[in-house]
Amino acid sequence: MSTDEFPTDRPAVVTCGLPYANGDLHIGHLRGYIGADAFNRSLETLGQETAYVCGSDMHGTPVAVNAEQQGVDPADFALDWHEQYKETFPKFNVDFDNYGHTHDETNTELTQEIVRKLDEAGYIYEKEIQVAYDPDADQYLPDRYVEGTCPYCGAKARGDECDEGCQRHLEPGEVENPESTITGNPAEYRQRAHKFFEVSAFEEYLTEFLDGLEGTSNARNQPRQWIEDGLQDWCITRDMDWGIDYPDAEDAGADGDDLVLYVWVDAPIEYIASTKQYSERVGTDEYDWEQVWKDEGEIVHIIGRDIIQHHAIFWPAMLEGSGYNAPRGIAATGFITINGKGLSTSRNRAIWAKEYLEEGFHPDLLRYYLTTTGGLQQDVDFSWEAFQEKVNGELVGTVGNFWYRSLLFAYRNYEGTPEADVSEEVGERIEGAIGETREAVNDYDLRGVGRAATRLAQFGNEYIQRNEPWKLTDEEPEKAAQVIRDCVQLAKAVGILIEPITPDKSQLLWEQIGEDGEVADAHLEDALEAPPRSFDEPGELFAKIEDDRVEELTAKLEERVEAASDDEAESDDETETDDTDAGESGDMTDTGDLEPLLEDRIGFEDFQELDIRVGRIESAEGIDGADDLAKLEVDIGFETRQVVAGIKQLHDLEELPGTNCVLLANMEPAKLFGVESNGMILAAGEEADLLTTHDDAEIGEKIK
Ligand code: B3M
Ligand code: ZN
Repeated sequence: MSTDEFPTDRPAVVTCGLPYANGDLHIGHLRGYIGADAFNRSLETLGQETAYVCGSDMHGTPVAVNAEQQGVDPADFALDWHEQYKETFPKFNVDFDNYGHTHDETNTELTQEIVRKLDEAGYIYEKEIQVAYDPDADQYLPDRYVEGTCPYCGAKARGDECDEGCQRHLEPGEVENPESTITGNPAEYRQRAHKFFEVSAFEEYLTEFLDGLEGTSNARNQPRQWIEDGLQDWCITRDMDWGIDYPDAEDAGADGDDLVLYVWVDAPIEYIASTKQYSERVGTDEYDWEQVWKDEGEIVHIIGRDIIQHHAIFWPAMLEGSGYNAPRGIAATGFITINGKGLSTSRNRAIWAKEYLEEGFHPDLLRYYLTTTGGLQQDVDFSWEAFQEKVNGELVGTVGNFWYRSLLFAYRNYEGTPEADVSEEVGERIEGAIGETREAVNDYDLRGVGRAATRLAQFGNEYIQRNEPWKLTDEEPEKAAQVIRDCVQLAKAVGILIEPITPDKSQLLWEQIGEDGEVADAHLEDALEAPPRSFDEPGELFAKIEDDRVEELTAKLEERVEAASDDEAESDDETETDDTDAGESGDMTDTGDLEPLLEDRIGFEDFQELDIRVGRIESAEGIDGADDLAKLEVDIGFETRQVVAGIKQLHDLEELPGTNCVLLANMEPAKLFGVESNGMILAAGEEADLLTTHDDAEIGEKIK
């Protein structure tokens, strides 16, 4: 791990959470895979040597439960999904250098080797524990075979994770009021010997590791809290057949039964195994997996925020304990909601990968939407309307429009790029955009990568408008040539800058301006290199999405969700198991329990007593010792207020300065954790979505 800025002279590896091979891919999965792909491509445009690897997660109860429901062998079941995933990802331009799976030989061997190393180093011990058991089904109930109540937050939880509540990993035996998901019976507890990994021995190491960790702030903050609460050792074996055998199995189970490794042991090891396979394929001269994982490399994990604990606690401890490198960065993405509600595969409230493609939309449109709609760690809502608005406004209206009008003008008047020099103004503007991109990549800010490109296109449009080259061609031909030369340069620069997000469209642009080879091989500095002299007549690269398309798609989605909830109502009394993995996708539950509306009405005068103002956040920092609180400085026109808000875990504090908010200014001052709070920031929802204004309201203006 290093702290030099990207690009470094060490090879990097970018990974994304492995999809459980158990069901159709949807937009929730795609956000992660597209995001990591765009990040990897961004590193490449910086000139960083890097590989993007992943694989299917074949083991564990998420796969076993679903295979069992369909009456098929888990190996066949998982392989079938694996093959489908392998075909689907390229259709979204998700370009893995290697896509393996956790059940292959490379991963099996590496997993057993790592577990052996941890054992030899004294980090593994055996302990008798209570394990849930279903007497009717006559089997143990690991993980998703059991459901109950989370002992930490009281939410309904699976055997190994509080997926609907606090997101904590749960150890066997922890879930309260356990019920078998096979029969619905209350589970019994039986005594069994299992293997434990001594995570608690890594407390000091992990504390330091988190201090140096790059990526999103949630990947550091939550784990710090878990460490503070006290690290528990981790049960790494399960009573199941499906999985990777505990190495040297004869001494594994106390009563002679074989134990398999818990899926979360072998799953992240696939990151290494997949890198190894890539290295073996291209040759270690080209890419050396051992250098990355054992010597000096830049390891970056892009994951869903529901699996932070696995990646920022267990995984670095495993790596450290077995002599591998630590990750340099962990970026944890927010969830996807659909029309403002939680994505739910069982309610069919999702946009499926297949469906999106079948509707005939280009993958780059979704890539753009998913990477630039919110910051990486924010939840992103998808609706067909919002998708249309973004595509039509930014890709068609700004980027596509600029590309087409400048290239068409250049083609019609010069049959290509006119011979002239790029103006100083445009050269500097492109350099500025390159700098913004580099900074955004180093901040793990994909939205910033997109913004640098679209702002440059926006500048291009303004530049044409301001210079009106169509008026110049006759009277000032030299000036006209220079303006259009500038525009072609800008078009090329936008193409390079936006390539990580819209690789196909950028490639088409690349070809339109007569460049050879692949835009994906271009580096940021090439944005300043002259384009070829001549090119053919360009075509438009983006097309508007029409209103009736959106209406039709929205109606289709609503009907589908309704049909699924009817089905659900009918089958309410059946035992429910989730049909696909929630995981990376963030299968969120419906909020459901909205606070009832207040009966008592107030008069206008009462409302006027609330002095609510538009503010701008000037600075934001966490308050030491307070888990959730942040101290903000908010400009409210007349003065700057210090305010304490419970948003430390929920927002990337570094991203807040410069954003507008809404503040109750005549709130009584209060002291929280010794810090004075002089006003109240308004927010809504579990994620403290900050209220704001959207147009021209000035700082300090009263909300009326
Ligand atoms: N297969 C999916 C999830 O929980 C899980 C990820 C493994 S990453 C090593 O999101
Ligand atoms: Zn919980």
